[in-house]
Amino acid sequence: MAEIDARIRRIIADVMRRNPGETEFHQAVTEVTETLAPVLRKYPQYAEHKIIERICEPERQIIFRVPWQDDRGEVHINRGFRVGFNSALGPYKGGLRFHPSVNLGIVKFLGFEQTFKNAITGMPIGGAKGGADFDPKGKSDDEVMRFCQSFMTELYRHLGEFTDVPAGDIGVGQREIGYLFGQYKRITNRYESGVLTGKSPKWGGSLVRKEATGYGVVYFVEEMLKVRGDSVQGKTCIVSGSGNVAIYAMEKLQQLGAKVVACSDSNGVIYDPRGIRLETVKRIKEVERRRISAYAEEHPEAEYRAGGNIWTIPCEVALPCATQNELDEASVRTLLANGCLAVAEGANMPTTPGGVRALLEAGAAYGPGKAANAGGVATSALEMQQNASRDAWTFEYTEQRLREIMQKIHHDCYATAEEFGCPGNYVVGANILGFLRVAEAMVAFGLI
Ligand code: NDP
Ligand code: 2IT
Repeated sequence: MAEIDARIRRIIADVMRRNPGETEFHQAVTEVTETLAPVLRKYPQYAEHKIIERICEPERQIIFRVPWQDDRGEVHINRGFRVGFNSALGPYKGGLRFHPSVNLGIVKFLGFEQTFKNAITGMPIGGAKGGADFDPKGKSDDEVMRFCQSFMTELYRHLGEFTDVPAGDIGVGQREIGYLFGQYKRITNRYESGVLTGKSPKWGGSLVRKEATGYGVVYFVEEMLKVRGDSVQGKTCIVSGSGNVAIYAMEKLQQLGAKVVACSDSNGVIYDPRGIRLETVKRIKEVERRRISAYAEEHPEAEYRAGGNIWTIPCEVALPCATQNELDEASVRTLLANGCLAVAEGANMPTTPGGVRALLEAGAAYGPGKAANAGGVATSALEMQQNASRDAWTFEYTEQRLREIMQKIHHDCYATAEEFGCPGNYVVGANILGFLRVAEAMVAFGLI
């Protein structure tokens, strides 16, 4: 017993020593590995095969220069990344993030999480992540296009429908996927639809992919509440962020009869006690690409709190859908004190370790990102399936598939947590479920 705990502590210490300064990667590895001791006790062969040690080391890491010119002709240099973390269960799969904060440690934390998330979906996809420290804010369409073309001019050689299939993440949506796909097609001489997901449904994208992450988070919340004899109907909710995941989480909450009173961006918070008007948010963010503060200019009943903390707004359901470490322990305590019952993560690793501990200790329904936000990548896998069969499914059919996938993810995480002696703890359930699926394939494939 003590030997296994010591082994896990040693693995974490080794990861920190070998990856200096990559704090988010250290955090993600620690959060997962510290829940795996019961697995090594039950399956000592995974210790013998050093599966945890191998899973913590990415299979490949690509870093490249991305030069591009702005509209005035000035040259800019960014750094591009793609980390293929684990391909035991399928081709590398995971989003691309364009944000000034992107560095190798961020991409590795995301790729590590993605490996477990993708395994949890039960679909044939490995884990990867990529991106660049490029800031799309304030850039023209032409500038974004030139950046995407330059980015793909290096990345294309590492991709392929059976090798690595990127998609969107922060700062990368349908517009960027279009430019990336166009450049891939041009330089490879192949109309390889399955090489990228999140495409427009007009040229090979799946219906519901745009909505999938946000809808999926809400389906996951619905399942967590069902176990407790409750539902989201009539609940007061807050959703951080106002990007792709946040918008469609709000949409599904509203469809299911909940009231969403707040959302945000990195500059401030919108509080609308009547309920957020989603048509306005969609227009401001998706069409006009403006800041969320513009909402209050159109709706004087709403309040804009510049630099505000969204978590101080009382609610029963809180969905962090912006970025990593946006919900800390103090904010979790505020949420709980205000009567919050459920937190599900639309973003990747939005809750700090102290915040997670506080939620678990309080017995709140807490859905960690690698389970709760897996609907996005699962629908990407459905897009790959449609592309492979040159088919396009209806919105209703695809949404039904997404819903069933989220129900199964919830069921499998719940059952795994119970099996390993932690009923109701979705952190334990998700980590162990994802680990076991990857570990089994890795052992079957020999020393890889
Ligand atoms: P978008 O770029 O569409 O939106 C991101 C939102 O989060 C914006 O409102 C943005 O505000 C806010 N945000 C981003 N960075 C920060 C920051 N450093 N501090 C405060 N706010 C920030 O991205 P997505 O909606 O696609 O992604 C949101 C989260 O969901 C990410 O964690 C992503 O990894 C995760 N996710 C996304 C999936 C997808 O399918 N897109 C799937 C699964 C998870 P601002 O405009 O001010 O920057
Ligand atoms: O974090 C994620 O799961 C995503 N950004 C989506 C990845 C994908 O391949 O659809």
